[in-house]
Amino acid sequence: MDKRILIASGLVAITATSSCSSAKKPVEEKKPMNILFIMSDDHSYQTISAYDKRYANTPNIDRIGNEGAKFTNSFVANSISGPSRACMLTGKHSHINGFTNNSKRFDGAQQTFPKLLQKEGYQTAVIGKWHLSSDPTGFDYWNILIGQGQYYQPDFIENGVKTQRKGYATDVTTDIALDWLDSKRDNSKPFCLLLHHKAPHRTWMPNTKDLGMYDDVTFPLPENFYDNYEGRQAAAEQEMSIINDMDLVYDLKMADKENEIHTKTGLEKAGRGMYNSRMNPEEKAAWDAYYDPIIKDFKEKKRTGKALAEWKYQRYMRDYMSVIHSVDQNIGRVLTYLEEEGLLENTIIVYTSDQGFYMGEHGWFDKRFMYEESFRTPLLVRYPGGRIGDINELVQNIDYAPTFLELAGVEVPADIQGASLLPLLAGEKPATWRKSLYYHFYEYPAEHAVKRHCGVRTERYKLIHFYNDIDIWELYDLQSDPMEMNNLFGKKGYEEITKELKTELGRLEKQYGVTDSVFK
Ligand code: SGN
Ligand code: CA
Repeated sequence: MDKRILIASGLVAITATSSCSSAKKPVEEKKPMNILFIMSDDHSYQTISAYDKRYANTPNIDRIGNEGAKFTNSFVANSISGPSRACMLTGKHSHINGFTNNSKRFDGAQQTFPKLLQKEGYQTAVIGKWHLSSDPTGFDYWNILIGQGQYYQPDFIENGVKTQRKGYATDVTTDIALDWLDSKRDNSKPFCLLLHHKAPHRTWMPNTKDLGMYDDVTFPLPENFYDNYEGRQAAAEQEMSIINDMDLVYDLKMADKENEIHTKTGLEKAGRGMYNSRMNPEEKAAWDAYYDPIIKDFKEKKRTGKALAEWKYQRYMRDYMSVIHSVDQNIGRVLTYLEEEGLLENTIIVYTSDQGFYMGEHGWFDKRFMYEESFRTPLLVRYPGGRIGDINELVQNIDYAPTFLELAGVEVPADIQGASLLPLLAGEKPATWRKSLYYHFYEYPAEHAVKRHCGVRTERYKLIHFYNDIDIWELYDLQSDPMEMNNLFGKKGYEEITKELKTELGRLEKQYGVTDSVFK
């Protein structure tokens, strides 16, 4: 028996008699597993209804988990785009893959899972956001956005050739992916497709057809929206607050035609330019029809203080949630295609985000911190064996590479630091599974002013060390303080657990080959 079938057989029986409705692909005797790795940018688990029903309704994304598994303790290694993507591609922490912050250039000569899959006969493709600066390597086909990309009429680079596409980024990215699946790939080979959306990244610009869909909804304000950051200096010094840093013109689209609204974040000009540079006349008309009355109301009401803060929060949530709706609808298109083509039965589908995001918790947008909302990331996996349910073990985005390799029957190189998720997907609870996670964020000084920090998280506790221009430790008991408001570091009664966590952090540093230890 082929090794990959042997591995997969613990989870799903793939036989010559399995029903396959595809007209294109003849029933093969042994079907290797295809991989569809869908990722969005900045999609918080709070806004996926499979995880949290307070905000959004995402039936298509939920379906992936409902027909497979929902990881309830899924985390990133470094909560920012490029670094997170580099961790996923290599299965290694940032200090090993070299892409520690967004200003780096990914060394595409290094080992990645797409390269290893390609070598073993997989047809590989990446479509959408890439954000690693260097050109993709290890892909038979690539069609990527430049940097962050644009929501409207986005520029793509298709195998090295730049082209501007008509339409809304989430639709266009999906169109390209469906076209590749349908007519560009080599059907005789298994595929590994990385479908990576720009949405819902800042500035959360909805598709014009979805404008206003959440206007009847008033989103509940997070309990700690007015956090005073007591005992948490790094949290106090960030620049990602909805009240202070979210720009009325840039982020919240209050670019009035009379040019009377002015802001001080330095983003006003960019905010006025966005609309002019990319939208076509029909889109501009729809945009104006929606935002002009909101701008008018905004000017009339002259809100200040809490009223202004909460108005900003509702506007942010409505835009963000409308952008998510389009992501969900487009994922529905892909699932329908796979179903109609008979591909669902031999394709593993992963849905995740490059990191979590703040939906007003601590008063914030953006990510970066090792606090729960941005350290966590959604992870739903549809495995063709049927519903698996919740998986509660601590998993991290360095685990994706070994999972895909093991699934394909490719030997996982010894230098990969993540662990394959296949045993968990098979319902096993390995006694040796990790009991703690290592985290490290390096992007400072930089936008949003989140200090450099590293730390360890166990099932119950979290220890963080903020360093560089400060030297501060934080300790949280996630059981009694899930919102991380009470820094217990240095408090009486926590000496023992602090010592244990420091030892664990040191052990993780050794395990992962950290040479620049926090314990100097
Ligand atoms: C841009 C955004 C930031 C965001 C980073 C990183 N500013 O610089 O708000 O934190 O990306 O995001 S913007 O003015 O360009 O919108 S990441 O997800 O790509 O890492
Ligand atoms: Ca991101």
